[in-house]
Amino acid sequence: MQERILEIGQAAKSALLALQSTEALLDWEVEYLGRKSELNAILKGLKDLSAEERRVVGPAANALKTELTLLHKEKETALRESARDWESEGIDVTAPGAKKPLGHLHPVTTLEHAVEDIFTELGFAIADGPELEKEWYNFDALNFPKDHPARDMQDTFWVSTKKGKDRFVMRTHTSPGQVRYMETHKPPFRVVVPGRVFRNEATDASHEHTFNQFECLMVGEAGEVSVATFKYLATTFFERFFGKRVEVRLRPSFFPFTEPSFEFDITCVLCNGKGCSTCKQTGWLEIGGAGMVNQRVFEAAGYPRGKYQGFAWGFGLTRLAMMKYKISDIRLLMSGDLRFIRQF
Ligand code: FA5
Repeated sequence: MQERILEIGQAAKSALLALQSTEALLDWEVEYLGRKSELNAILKGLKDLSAEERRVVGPAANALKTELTLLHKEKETALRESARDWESEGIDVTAPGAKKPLGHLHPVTTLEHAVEDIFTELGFAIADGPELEKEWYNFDALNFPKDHPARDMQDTFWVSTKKGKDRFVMRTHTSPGQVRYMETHKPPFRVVVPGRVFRNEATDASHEHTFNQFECLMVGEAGEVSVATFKYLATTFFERFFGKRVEVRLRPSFFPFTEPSFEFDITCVLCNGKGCSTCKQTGWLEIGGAGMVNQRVFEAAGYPRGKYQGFAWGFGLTRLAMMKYKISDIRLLMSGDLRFIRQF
């Protein structure tokens, strides 16, 4: 019986394909879906079959009925459309279609994808974290003292919560992603955490209250990952990103979550280190902060002290976008001005 159902299906479909008029479609419907059709007889006869046969034949016959009903509807619409007199309806079917305006990705998003691609090629995983972050991840676990100025109302958007509950902030950097990742992963690993960050600060041509950063973290057994690994990786990354030879320079600095810490610069990609207005005639561009992960951060993530060693670095993707696209004012990127955005 199953074979017969298949045969009916094939016959019905090829007959449907060949027919050209609504009259022929009506005949087809009577023959294959009508009350006296063979398929209907099979469906009606299901009750007389053994339970075992019914279990096989029932679904097959019902599926064919559904399929043929659908095909019938499609054919009906197609025949109706082709029979329409477009001219008398005033429709010119040869006229070119109206173009719908297509949007595109924001330049910072495009760059974020490009940065992710380079890191992926270098064997890094990509992780995510929340924009509304617990004070613990944004500050405490990263070894910020309770009275650190960065926690101040001036720098941080605090979110009001009930007394005695966890305090929340709009994350001020992507570094909380380090602790979140380490809580659920054991070294060795390499990971990047891209994301939007927020700072309660006055804006100017190079400072926004909302901008994008990238966090990069590589951890191994003690002795496996060093500052030299970082420098090599940063050079490789920026050379691939800008498509030209780039040098990386480290300057001593301080971050509570790295020890030692440094700021890092790259040779100005606009003047190749000769000195121009963008690099303020220094030949170098400030890119971000970095350092060897402070053992206190490892401890906050639940790792034993002294067992692991790694580096972390963070840089401003929005600033990188400004360099790549030669944008003079950071505020243009988030202005929502389509005349600006359409240039990319
Ligand atoms: C940090 O945010 C550290 N979390 C970076 C870090 C990560 C250090 C890991 C050590 C280890 P800083 O506040 O300097 O550091 O910001 C990093 C980068 O973000 C800056 O170099 C700059 O490129 C960018 N940035 C900072 N503030 C702004 C702003 N208001 N607008 C646009 N970009 C900014």
